[in-house]
Amino acid sequence: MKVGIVMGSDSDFPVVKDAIDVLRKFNIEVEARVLSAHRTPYDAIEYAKTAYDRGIRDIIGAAGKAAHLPGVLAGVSTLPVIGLPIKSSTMDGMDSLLSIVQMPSGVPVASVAINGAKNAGLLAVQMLSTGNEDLHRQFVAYKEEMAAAVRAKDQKIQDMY
Ligand code: RP5
Repeated sequence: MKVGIVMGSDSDFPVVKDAIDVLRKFNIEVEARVLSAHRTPYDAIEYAKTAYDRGIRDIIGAAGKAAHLPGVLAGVSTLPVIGLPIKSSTMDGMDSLLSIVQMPSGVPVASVAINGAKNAGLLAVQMLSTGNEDLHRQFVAYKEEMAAAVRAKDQKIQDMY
């Protein structure tokens, strides 16, 4: 059970790294690549076509500017694709976001926020956890830890005022 992480350029990596860190925390194997829908389209298509047979169960596609990569991956694969719009242009990532979410009917791509790499990783884990008891338990523990941290912050504010 692996997650594929594909980024359009190595310049996306500083953002994408947060998704990899989340997946590592949940002990999920990652297959990370730099594959471009425009610069190396045949490699990107080959990756997506063969991903299922390599044990990949969902794909995070990170791209900026005219961010066609997640859509191209989704077009040739049956795996769920999570788009991660990267803020890499003068348009503050709105170009990436719209390029990712405006998919034609029949080929869905989920999307997280601009530069929302942590959520991309968490969503990938959640998708896998629906069919895996151990991962589900880990995710329940993660949610409880997060809630406990927020309650501690709430208490701190209450103590102040
Ligand atoms: C996109 O163009 C990449 O995903 C990246 O966000 C952006 C800029 O790429 P570089 O010119 O830095 O390689 O395809």
